[in-house]
Amino acid sequence: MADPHTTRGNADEIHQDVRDDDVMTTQQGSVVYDDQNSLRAGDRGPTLMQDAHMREKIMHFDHERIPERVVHARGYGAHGVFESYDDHSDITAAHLLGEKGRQTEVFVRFSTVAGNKGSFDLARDVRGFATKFYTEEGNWDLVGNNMPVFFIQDAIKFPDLIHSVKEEQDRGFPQAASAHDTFWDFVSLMPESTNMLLWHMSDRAIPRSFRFMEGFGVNTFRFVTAEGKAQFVKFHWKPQQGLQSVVWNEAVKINGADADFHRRDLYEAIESGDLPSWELGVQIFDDEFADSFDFDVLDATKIIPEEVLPVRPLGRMTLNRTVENVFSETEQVAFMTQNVVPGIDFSDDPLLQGRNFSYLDTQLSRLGSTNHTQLPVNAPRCPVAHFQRDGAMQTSLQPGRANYEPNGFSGDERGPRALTTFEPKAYPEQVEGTMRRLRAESFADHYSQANQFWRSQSEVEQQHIVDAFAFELGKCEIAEIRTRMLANLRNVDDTLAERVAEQLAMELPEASPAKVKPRHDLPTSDALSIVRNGPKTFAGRTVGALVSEGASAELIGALRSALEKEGATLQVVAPAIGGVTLDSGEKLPADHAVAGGPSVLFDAVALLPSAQGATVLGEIAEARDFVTDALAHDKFIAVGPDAQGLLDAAGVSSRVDEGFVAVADADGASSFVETCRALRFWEREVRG
Ligand code: HDE
Repeated sequence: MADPHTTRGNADEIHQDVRDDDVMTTQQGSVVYDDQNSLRAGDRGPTLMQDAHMREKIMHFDHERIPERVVHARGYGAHGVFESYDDHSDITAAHLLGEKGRQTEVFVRFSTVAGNKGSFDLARDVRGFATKFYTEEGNWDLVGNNMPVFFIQDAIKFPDLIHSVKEEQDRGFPQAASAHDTFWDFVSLMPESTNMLLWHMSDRAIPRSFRFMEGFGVNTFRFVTAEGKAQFVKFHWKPQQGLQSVVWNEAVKINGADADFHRRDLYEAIESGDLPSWELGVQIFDDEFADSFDFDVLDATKIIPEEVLPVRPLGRMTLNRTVENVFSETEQVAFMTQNVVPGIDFSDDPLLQGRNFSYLDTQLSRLGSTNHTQLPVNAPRCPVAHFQRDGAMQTSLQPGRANYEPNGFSGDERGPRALTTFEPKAYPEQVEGTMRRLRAESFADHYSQANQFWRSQSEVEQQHIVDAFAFELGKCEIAEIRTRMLANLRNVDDTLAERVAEQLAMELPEASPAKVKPRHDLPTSDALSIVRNGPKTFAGRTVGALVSEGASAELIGALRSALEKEGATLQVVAPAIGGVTLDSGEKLPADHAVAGGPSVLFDAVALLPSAQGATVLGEIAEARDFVTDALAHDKFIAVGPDAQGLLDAAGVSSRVDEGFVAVADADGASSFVETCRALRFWEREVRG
């Protein structure tokens, strides 16, 4: 590297050199001449304190970590844009929704809840779906989940819930798992969690990707118009890619094969230009509806079925840019439920009220300064002016002479004033009542909606729920916890309880006492099923093609183009990463060696070896697993003309069903892709 001091004469030129040539500097901007060797006395002598560069570098490294989020520690974010479908000023004064086509910049962070930052993506868990809208009227944070209900009704129980699900304090495990005694001990003693437990045991808790899951505001909020008309709202995000989940046995294996499965999926989709989008909508209702509804709309353990109250679409969000730096953006982003804009307001939901305290409070221990709002990812995109001053890491050059209000100064010295001439679009709620700690009677029915959820599932989804309860309770060492949970499940549905008890090989206990007799007659809701809300296309999905030396170039080419036409992708899995030579003599590079590319990473698979290659693959354990796992996970399997040897070696020849699609040419490839639109061959599982 040229020495700026000898090649350039004056300071300006040196400065220019640093900028032009990316010359390494210290934090203070002084040029670093050697980043390999610390400054030492003698060739083999001690390092000198005088080495400012080394001390600064190590000091900075020593302090790189900040506390991870107490919940939702593992997350992944992206930038995007929200566009309003229309002028929605008939229901809200919120500026971002006030004009057809109005665009608002957004940042979204998806997350798991229980696991630490370094845990894996496919834990059975709720997913966070937090969105920051940088509106012209300040930031609006819609901090939602991928399930519309929650475990508890009152924020005061949140620390208990989270303590119970996190690693047990006397042993430090299990990581990122609810399948252990303390969680089930707590929830079995908190019947209000039952509805959420049904969601948590459903495949909603193991989404195929962040792109294929819904989002919900969970709590009830309010919309207020410019005229002051207020109504309740519940927020919904609907993925334009359709809903999709994986199966549990697959999730467990994905965690081993690619712990970053979800974040990689989002990153790769956005980087390749396959931009995911969600429609934002609201269920909007007035006091009269709220009063007549079967459940309390302030109770976050309940939904309002979409069949009862349809979702009104408001606009669409598209994620279009991955982050530049994960720490600066995804880690430092601070979502806070109390960040609303005029036209959006809170309800008295006791969970929401507690959240409005917690989110601001927690940022202090995480980000370490009251000035975290100045970080680029958190800073509003509209003007900000107030008299909040100083604090650690203050970066704003807050101008003027007066730093208090009222003040008698004028002009530049005066500072901002509250806009007292303007009527805020907030809900002027009338409140009266006796100060008491109690749980309203209207919150007391804990089982009826759990029953409704259960009955709204397809047969295969019900089976997965039974399996999940049996798996999780099977991990509880304390038998009374299992029994207590079974007693609660009897209030949900006797068949559910019986099937779980049978899988646990346990006696069915008496139903636990229920404060309100559970209703089993609520109408079912198709919106609650994932399978009934799948996509109509295979777009955005991936087929893994297992190939070998001498595989057919024509067939692989035909499958690739059929998939590309659908908006899906083909990934090549070969015995080794160097790829294979096809029958055409052409070299086909592999995306994965078979040992690192198990079929759990793909939505469907194709077995396209040559006849000799099928025998070679049949000798490889991972290649046999590739086939048997695809079968076990109900995937569609394209079978090339020469793949029989591999099916035999994998021991699946006698289990070939309609989910296996023979593919010999371009027509076969196209009809395989059409078949894949159903995503999974669930009939295989239902038949047992
Ligand atoms: Fe959160 N939650 N939460 N939560 N939550 C946090 O805030 C809290 C709840 C949700 O990607 C924390 O910045 C309380 C429901 C998401 O950065 C903390 C209660 C829903 C995220 C907190 C709840 C959520 C958080 C931890 C019970 C769905 C991640 C770090 C009253 C609507 C946001 C942070 C991100 C994060 C508190 C319940 C969603 C501690 C007290 C219900 C998506 O403030």
